[in-house]
Amino acid sequence: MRRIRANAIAILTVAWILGTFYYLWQDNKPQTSPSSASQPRAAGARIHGQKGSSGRLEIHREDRTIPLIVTHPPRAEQQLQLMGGFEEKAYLAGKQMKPGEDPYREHAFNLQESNRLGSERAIRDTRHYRCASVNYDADLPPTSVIITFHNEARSTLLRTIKSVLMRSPASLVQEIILIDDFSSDPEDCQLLSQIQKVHCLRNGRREGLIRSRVRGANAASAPVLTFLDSHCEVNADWLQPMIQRVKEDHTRVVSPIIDVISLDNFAYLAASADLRGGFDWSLHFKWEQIPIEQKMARSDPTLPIRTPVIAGGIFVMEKNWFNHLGQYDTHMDIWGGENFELSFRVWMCGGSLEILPCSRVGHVFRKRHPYDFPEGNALTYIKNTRRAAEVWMDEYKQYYYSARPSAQGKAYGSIAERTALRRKLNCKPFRWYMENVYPELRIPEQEAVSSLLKQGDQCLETRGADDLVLGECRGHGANRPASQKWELVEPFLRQQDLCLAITAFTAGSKVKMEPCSTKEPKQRWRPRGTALQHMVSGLCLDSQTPGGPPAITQCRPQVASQSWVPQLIT
Ligand code: UD2
Ligand code: MN
Repeated sequence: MRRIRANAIAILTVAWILGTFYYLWQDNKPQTSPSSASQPRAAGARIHGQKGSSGRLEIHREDRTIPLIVTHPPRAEQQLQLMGGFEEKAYLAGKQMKPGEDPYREHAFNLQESNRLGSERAIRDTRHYRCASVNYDADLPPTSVIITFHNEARSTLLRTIKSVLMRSPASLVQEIILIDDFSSDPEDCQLLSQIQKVHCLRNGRREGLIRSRVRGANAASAPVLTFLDSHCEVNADWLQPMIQRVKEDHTRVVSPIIDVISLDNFAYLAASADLRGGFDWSLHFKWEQIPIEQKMARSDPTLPIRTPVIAGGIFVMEKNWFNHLGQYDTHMDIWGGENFELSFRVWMCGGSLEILPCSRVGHVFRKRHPYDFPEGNALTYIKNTRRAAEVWMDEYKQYYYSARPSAQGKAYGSIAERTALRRKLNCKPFRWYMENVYPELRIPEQEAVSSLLKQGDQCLETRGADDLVLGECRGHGANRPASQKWELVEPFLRQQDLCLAITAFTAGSKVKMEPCSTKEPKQRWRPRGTALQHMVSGLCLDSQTPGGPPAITQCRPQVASQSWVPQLIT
């Protein structure tokens, strides 16, 4: 009897353990099939599921509604049609990891995890909930999606393509153009062209992403171009907001918020909606907070965010505008720098760049390049960024060279064609970009050198904060009076911590000294020939001799009273 009871307890225990495992396994299964899509779960949150009208499940998490997912899994027959004669299982099985192989070795992300995920999976709709009620035109123009890759993993590449096909209105995706940048196995690309709308172009040699994208753009038949990296997953309604902005104004170049797909476990993580693209003087891209004034002024979280530069991989641009602006600098190799070149060119030649918070695309960010650079990684980056700096940054390129001294003297090829393009397009100076698009980028503190500001044997002199005169230059070397010593640290004309400022923006206004402030437009000057021009008013510092006090007047070339010759004090 005891034996029977013991057996019964053992059987029940085993059944309970198996039941628990089965339950957990069900719980972890990706929610992709139509039946399971109606029962998704959100990790950790107190939620109540409810199916929305769009077939999307809405999750109420305490205070607001977060629409969950969005796979819109096509029905079996639609799926078959979409995938044409493509045999997914065979394609993925054709490249499997060898037992014991380091899953990060080949692609710098966890390949095992990517392969395990399958080609479709539900991801969280990471947009602000208000995005779901934004309307888009019914007659948006279609786009050609351009994806270049070099030895991409089959599972990530296929997921990129399928996410585009599944999460975009079919009428908007005219085609997907893959450019196989001379990957080791041509079949990685070729086999995919059996999928509806997918075309495959293969480079006969390694070109790098810049020339590959140009090849893709030249082959595109739709009026709008959409560029994607080869390891992305697009999210709900990602395409409409971007095409809408470009349709309204063809000079806009727009990108989504780029969400993070973990390189370790491939979790899809929402990126902050308060970021824009920025850089430092070494031309190193970084995400940065949008300036506080802009943040305060944002009453509507669905509105675009102006960005000084784009990350580079994911953007939408009208094809004619892309061509008109000179596509890309095709003398740039492999990877890097093209995003600066494109961003400067777009802004300076009459366009704009923005990030659209209602468009979200996930991307696997990696810590290293999984591929080789025939000329070496550092030299290639220097060549590409040097080309961008030489063509677009005018006198500001000196800061690039100070920040990246190793760039000096390195080969970067001829830039004649690109400077000719800049002239032909009549683009604005980099100074304009600095003042209007990226004033937050600080000019590095230069070593302050003391100079006299001379006109003949007369010197600009302070006699009090409100009293400037043209007085006789006095003393020698270190014995020059402090009242005649100026530090020219663009954009300031400084004496200790006081700066030369205009009193008003109109011609004839006097100048005075006041505490230096980087925010004060009245203190900003720049050299113009031998004249000193006030940056904002455009007027020139004039000694108004004989008689008058120094003031700002209309700039006139070669006029003695506006000619200031700095003489270094050594
Ligand atoms: C970022 C951009 C990337 C590009 C780069 C600067 C995002 C999400 N990604 O780097 O698009 O602008 O900055 O250049 O903004 N590839 C080739 N041929 C090559 C090398 C790369 O086709 O010789 C492909 C590669 O397979 C990938 C794409 O180009 O699809 C971008 O390369 P990445 O993913 O290594 O660059 P990433 O994301 O670090
Ligand atoms: Mn990438």
